[in-house]
Amino acid sequence: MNLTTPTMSRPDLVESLAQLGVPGGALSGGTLQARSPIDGVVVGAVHETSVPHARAAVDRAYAAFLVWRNVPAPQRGELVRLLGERLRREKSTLARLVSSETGKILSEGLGEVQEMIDICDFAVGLSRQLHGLTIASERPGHRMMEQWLPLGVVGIITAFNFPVAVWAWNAALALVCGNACVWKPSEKTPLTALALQAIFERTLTVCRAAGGEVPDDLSQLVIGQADVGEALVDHSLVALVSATGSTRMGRIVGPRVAQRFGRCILELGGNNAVIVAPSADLDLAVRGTAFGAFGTAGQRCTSTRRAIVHESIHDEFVARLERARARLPIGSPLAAGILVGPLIDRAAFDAMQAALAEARDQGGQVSGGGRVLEDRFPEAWYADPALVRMPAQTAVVCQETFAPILYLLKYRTLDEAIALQNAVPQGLSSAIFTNDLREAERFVAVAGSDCGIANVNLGTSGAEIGGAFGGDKDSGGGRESGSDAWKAYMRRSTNTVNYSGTLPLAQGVKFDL
Ligand code: UN1
Repeated sequence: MNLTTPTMSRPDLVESLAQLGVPGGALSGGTLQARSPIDGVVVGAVHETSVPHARAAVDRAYAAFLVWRNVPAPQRGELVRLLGERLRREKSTLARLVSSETGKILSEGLGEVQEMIDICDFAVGLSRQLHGLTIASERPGHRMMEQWLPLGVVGIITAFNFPVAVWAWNAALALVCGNACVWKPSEKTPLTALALQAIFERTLTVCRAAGGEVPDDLSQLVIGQADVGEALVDHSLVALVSATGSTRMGRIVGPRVAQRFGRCILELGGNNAVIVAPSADLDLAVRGTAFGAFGTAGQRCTSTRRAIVHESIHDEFVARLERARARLPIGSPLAAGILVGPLIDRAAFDAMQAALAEARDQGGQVSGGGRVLEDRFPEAWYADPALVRMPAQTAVVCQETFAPILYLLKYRTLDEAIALQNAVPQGLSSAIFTNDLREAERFVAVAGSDCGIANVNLGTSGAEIGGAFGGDKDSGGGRESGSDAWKAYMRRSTNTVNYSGTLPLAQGVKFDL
C-alpha cells in the first residue's frame, strides 16, 4: 500500500480550472458542494440550474438547432475537429481534474481524455460520411433513396465515473449530425463539466474567428439534481435522451420518454463476467481480470464483477489473482505507481460493505474488502478490493454493486459457463479467455454471450471508441460511440422521386380516373 497520498489543493484546482477557462467565481456562492473523493474535502459550491432555467435551455437549444441543421455537415465537423485540437492541448490539465474529481488514477484520467479526442476524430470523418442508401424502385422512371437528417435537441445525462468521455461520445456525434445538446452531468462531478463547457465555448470562439457559422446555445450545461434531468426527459423538444447511469434510473427515464414518443439511448448497469477456460493463457487472464475488476476501483459500467473459472484451473487462477489483489497499490490516484484510488463517496463504500455482508450470508468466502487509509483520510473512502469465492450464483452475484468486488464461480462445461454468464439481468460486457478456437467462436456466436460486448482474450472493460458501445437486457439496449451508432442521432427520410411522365402505382394497383 502506498502511503504517499497527494491531493490537488484548492489553489491547484482553481488554477487548473482557470487554465481551462472556468472563472474562479464559479466555485463559490452556489448550493452544490463539489468535493474530491481523494480526501473528501469540499472544494467549492457550484451554482445549480433551476428547473425553469433547464427548460429554457432546451428552448434555446432548439433555436440553435434550427440554424445548425442548415450548416453543411463537413463544416459542422470543423467545429468538432477544433474541439479535438483543444482537448489535445488541454489533455494533461483536464485529466488531472478528472482524476481529482472522480478518484480514477491519472493514467485512466489521461485515457478518458484520449477517448474524447478519439471520438472527435471519428466524428470529423463521419461528418463526410452520413451516408444514406439508394434503393431499386419497382416502378419505371422512379428513384428511391434514404437520407439521414438532423434530429433536434439531444439531452445528455451522464454519470460520475466517466464525467467527460460520455459527454463527448454523445456530443461529438450529435453535433456533426446537426443537433444541439443540453447536458446534465452527475451532481458528483460538476467541476469537470464546467471545465468542459468552458473548453467548448473557447472552441466556438476559435471556430467563429476562422469564419465558421455556429449559433449561440448549441451545447449547454445544466447542473443540478434529478429534477433537472427530469426537465430534459419530459421536454417535448428533446428529441433524443441519451442517459448513462443505473438500471433504476433507466427504468424511470425510458417509459417517460417513450410516453411522449421521444427516443432514448440508455446505457445502464452491467454485471460483466469473464470465463476462464482450461486452455487460457493465465498470465493474460489474471492481468485482464485484475484490471477489469479492480481498475477504476470497480466503478466502470464495464467492470468485471464475476469470474467463471474451469474447475481444472480454478485454484491456480484464484491463487494468482489473490496474489495480484493483495499487492495492489491503493492510494491517491494522483500519486505515481498507484493502481486503485478511492470510491466516489461513503454511500459507495456502504453499498460495497452491504454486498459483502450479503455474500457472506449466501455462503461466500471473502478476502479483502475492508476500509484502508482511514487514519490519513477520515473523510475519504478507500477500499481494499475484494475477491469472493461463491458456492453458486446467488442473489447478490446477480446484482451490480459499483465497487471493486469480484465473485468467483466454478464451471465444468462451456455450456454451463455460458448459461451462468447469461443468467443475470444485465447484458453489457463479457469475455472469454481461451486458446481453443471452437470455444472462442461458440462464445461470440448466436447461442453464446448475450451481451452487447463479447471479447476473446481481453477483459470486459476498456472498449475502444470505434465499436458500438452498449448492452442489452437491463443494460438498456442503447448503442453509443462508433460503428453506425450515429444513426440514433438522426432521423431517416425515405424519398421516392418520379422522373417519368406517368404515374404507375406500386404493387401494380390500378386507379385510372
Ligand atoms: C462507463 O463505465 O460508463 O469500455 C463507460 C470502457 C470505457 C467506457 C466505460 N471505454 O470501459
